[in-house]
Amino acid sequence: MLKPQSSATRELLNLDGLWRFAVENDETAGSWTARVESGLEAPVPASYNDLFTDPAIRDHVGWVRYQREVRVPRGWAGERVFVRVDAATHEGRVYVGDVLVAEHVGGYTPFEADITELVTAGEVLRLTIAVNNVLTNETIPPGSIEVTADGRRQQRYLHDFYNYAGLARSVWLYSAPALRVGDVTITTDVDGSTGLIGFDVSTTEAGQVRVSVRDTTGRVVGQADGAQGTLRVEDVTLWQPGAAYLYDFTIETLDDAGAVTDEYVLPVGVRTVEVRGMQFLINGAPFYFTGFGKHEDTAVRGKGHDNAYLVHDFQLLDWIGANSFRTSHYPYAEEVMEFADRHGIVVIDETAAVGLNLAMAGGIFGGVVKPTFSPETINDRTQAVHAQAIRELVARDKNHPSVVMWSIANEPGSSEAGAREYFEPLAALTRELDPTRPVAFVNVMFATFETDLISDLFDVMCLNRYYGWYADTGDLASAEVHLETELRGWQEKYGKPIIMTEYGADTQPGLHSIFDQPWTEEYQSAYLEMNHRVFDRIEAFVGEQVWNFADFQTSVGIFRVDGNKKGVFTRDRKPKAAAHALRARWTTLGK
Ligand code: GCB
Repeated sequence: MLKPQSSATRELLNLDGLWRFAVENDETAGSWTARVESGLEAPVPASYNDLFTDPAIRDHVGWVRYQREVRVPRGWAGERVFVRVDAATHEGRVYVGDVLVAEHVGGYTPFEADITELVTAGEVLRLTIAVNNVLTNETIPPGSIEVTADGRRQQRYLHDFYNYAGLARSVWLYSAPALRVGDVTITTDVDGSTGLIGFDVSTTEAGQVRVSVRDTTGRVVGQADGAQGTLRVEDVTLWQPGAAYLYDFTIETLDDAGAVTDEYVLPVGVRTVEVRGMQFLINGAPFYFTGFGKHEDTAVRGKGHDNAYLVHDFQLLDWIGANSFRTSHYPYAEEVMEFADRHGIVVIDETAAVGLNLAMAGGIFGGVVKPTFSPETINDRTQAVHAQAIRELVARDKNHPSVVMWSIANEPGSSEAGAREYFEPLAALTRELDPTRPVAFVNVMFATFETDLISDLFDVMCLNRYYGWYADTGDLASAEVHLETELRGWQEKYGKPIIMTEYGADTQPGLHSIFDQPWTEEYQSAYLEMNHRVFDRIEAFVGEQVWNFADFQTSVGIFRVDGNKKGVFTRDRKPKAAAHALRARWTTLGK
């Protein structure tokens, strides 16, 4: 799905700002398209949970409504008009006036509707977006609803981050011509000093296609007629980690008379990705990931996209010497992916399939231990929704050079009966959708190389391990032995590259000790150093991503103190002592 843009033939109206807002406690009461009269306003983009002082809004389970009026620009007469929602977490319904124009399930991928027939250029329309935050055993991520002793509905979920909801990304109105670029898939390769840009364009109606490539000086370095083909760019400048280079790939559609009807410009980076033996190669050279699992999480905004935090977070990544991150545990805003493209940061792109692990949740959080995969829990319907989440992620992010690997799930119950039946088709689907990138899932510590049932289906072993934290707590000497033993087991069994996609220790800034005392700043540093000693001894190791970049909010619980404190930075992005230790390692690694 193409991100809307303004071009010679397209116009874009951003609808960010304050919208009327209401919590809907009775889904059947009245019409959802009636004027919202609650007196509340909510900003877009932002999660709504932390904005208001009323706990009933923060903890609301079900639908809310956002509403505003929009004037369609008068110059849009004769154009197709679309409304596009970058994300509605977790389910959205869009109404223009009284008409339902779009419905979408899945909280972190965009959707849109052609509303041309319902609008008139120059006139005002009422736009209502209803958003539902409910998670069930058949949503991605999954959850369940419990009724409390006093009769309230309460959302339960199995992932360790707060269930922020609402319109956390932008909403747009845009115009485009009837004959236009529908979609494009770019694949790149390298032949000596020549870059190969493969393209496959679809158009919305029958028409001709013309493409061209410009370098950053604006010079045309390749062009072709036709919807499919390969452009050869001589003396190519590659997109490299830490040294991004983007060409402008311009697609034009032409009508029968040869007139240009549409123009769409896509930034394209030429690079290759390959797994060979125990190595992860970018542009043919071994790549070692340094960085973090992140979250979209800030105070007050929740998961609301914010360009100030975007810029600052990437500055901190650069400062600390990180070359990569994982979009744990859901697709991030497209602005983040574009920024990574422009700044040469490597991304492991993850679906929102987190918490497909009922046994672990039952064990750790003290609930009932249920089988993860069964008709009553994670079932065929969940698998179908998961497949759709993969389709939408690949459709949205396939053209980003920064994305070097797909992660289709975080910490599923991969050693449980049913795991293979569940994951085999999903791994195959991902490869079919994108044969050019390695595919992974992120493995949980309870599924060891001896018990895991699905790792052979994947290209890279992504492991989350907490020796010295959840296991061997405060005992780094034992942790070091156990970690090394397990990693050697993975290496010997699979002979594939290994990335530690999570390792970390909760740390309260300001807490200190000369001993190995969990929660102190010294312990976080010592814990990371222990891990690094082991990583450096394992040949198959191709990367380390600390959990987490910054502290983040979670649901309440006795394991969490106002959220998860494994951040190397605090929630407001101040460095803990470990940030300096990581910086010392990552800015000199490989030098
Ligand atoms: C994990 C999860 C992550 C949690 C983390 C923790 O394994 O993937 O979402 O936040 O552990 O801190 O427990």
